[in-house]
Amino acid sequence: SKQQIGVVGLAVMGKNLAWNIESRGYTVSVYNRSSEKVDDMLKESVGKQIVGTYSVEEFVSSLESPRKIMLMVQAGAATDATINSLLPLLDKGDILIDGGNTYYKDTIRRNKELSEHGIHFIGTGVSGGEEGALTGPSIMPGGQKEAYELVAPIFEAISAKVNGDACSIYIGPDGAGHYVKMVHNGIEYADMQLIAESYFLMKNVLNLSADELHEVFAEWNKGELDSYLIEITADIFKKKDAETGKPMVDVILDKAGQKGTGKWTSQSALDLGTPLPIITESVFARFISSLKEERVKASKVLSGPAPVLPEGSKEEVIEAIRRALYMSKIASYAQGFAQMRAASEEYDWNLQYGDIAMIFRGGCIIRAQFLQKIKEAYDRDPGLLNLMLDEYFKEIVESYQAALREVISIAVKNGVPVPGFSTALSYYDSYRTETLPANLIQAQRDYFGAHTYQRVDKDGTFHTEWLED
Ligand code: NBP
Repeated sequence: SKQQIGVVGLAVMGKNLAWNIESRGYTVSVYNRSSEKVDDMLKESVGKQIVGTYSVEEFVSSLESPRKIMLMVQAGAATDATINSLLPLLDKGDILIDGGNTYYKDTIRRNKELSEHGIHFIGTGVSGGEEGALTGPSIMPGGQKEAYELVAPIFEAISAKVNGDACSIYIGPDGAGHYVKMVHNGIEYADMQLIAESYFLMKNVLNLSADELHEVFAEWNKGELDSYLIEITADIFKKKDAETGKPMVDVILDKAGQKGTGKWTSQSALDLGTPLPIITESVFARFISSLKEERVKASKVLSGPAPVLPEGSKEEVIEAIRRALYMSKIASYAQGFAQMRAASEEYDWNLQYGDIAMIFRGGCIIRAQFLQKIKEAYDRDPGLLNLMLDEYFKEIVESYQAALREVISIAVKNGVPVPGFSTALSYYDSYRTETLPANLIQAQRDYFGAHTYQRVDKDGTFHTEWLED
């Protein structure tokens, strides 16, 4: 008898996803380019309905029709190579699903090419890492709706659940799912940067120890900031290095790595002409962190201000930092969701922002209580222009802005860099300002380049001879 679904690519993600699917009662065929991974997986799969195959022919013919094949291989050339090896063996109506971290423009291209062969192609974001893949990831599928309907029962069964709702919802045509996954990752960069700045201020200005930082983050995780990233941050401060006995964080080198999905999000913002400063600043913060050797040299040459003790008790400053973090987080999600709106218009995806907030609530790295508030905001107004205009978020940002201003000034006076906090506040202040100084920029553009301008008092396009008199 034939299997209900196939998984290609048996590194950590594919293997765990295959086990997850099998654990929900489906029969699964697996295949990997190099056969050792198939052997290893079968050894670890005793008692499971997993069928190993050793050639693409054997793999494809082991599947029920229409075939459902999930690719979990390295994004990029490996995905194209895998698709090309399968394509001659597939029949019209078969469904290929790419669960890798694929660039959304590749997904748009592949969807188009494969649909010319009558093959459905679903590009899906899968978030939650190895653990999520095994126990319930957040799934963001894009592609032909009718093809998604055929795999929806499997996706819903394997996905994370929040209050009984599956964290897998059809996102939109072609690249929509991978786009949303990309923005998810960008938001993740910003969340991590803002948490890191909070930590840095408490460490450097308030001199909190790792144990105290553990207490603060554990406490924060009980309130508005309740989220996976705050929870693991609390855990991290508890961990001691086995070799030295020091807190683990203090022995880890301050050079942040990245795989590029944050950068893609920023690049897309630049292409769409939509403001995404917090995520972009978070990407830049990783870049500047990686200039470790240069920073070490500069630290011997360039000096900052003498320390200034903040006003207020330690508890008051910690509460101000908590509020600064929450307000900045709101501004960051406002930017990410506004960018998804811009992309949805550009690519005709008809994205449903409340649904997206809902599937972000479980399984994925940015999962948080707060996403429920975003869902409710879009339920109140599906056409909401900016999250900060929603009644719940408006109230928070209006009452927390004082704390954000105070925290930034403490940082500035002490020479502690807070690029995420600063840009969050600038975004808020820019967005709420009726008249910005862009009138001067327009005058300059018209002066040196005759680029013309519009007027505040009448319609039309104007140019001034600036040097006339
Ligand atoms: P990797 O991204 O490390 O990819 C390894 C797999 O790709 C192996 O099965 C390998 O086969 C296959 N592969 C390569 Br490399 N080149 C190939 C080629 N030319 N033809 C056919 N197969 C090829 O695996 P992963 O970490 O499990 O991630 C899988 C996907 O899921 C990636 O796109 C990743 O970005 C995405 N993702 C990962 C995570 C995570 O937490 N790791 C989370 C979410 C999404 P081989 O064994 O023969 O070399």
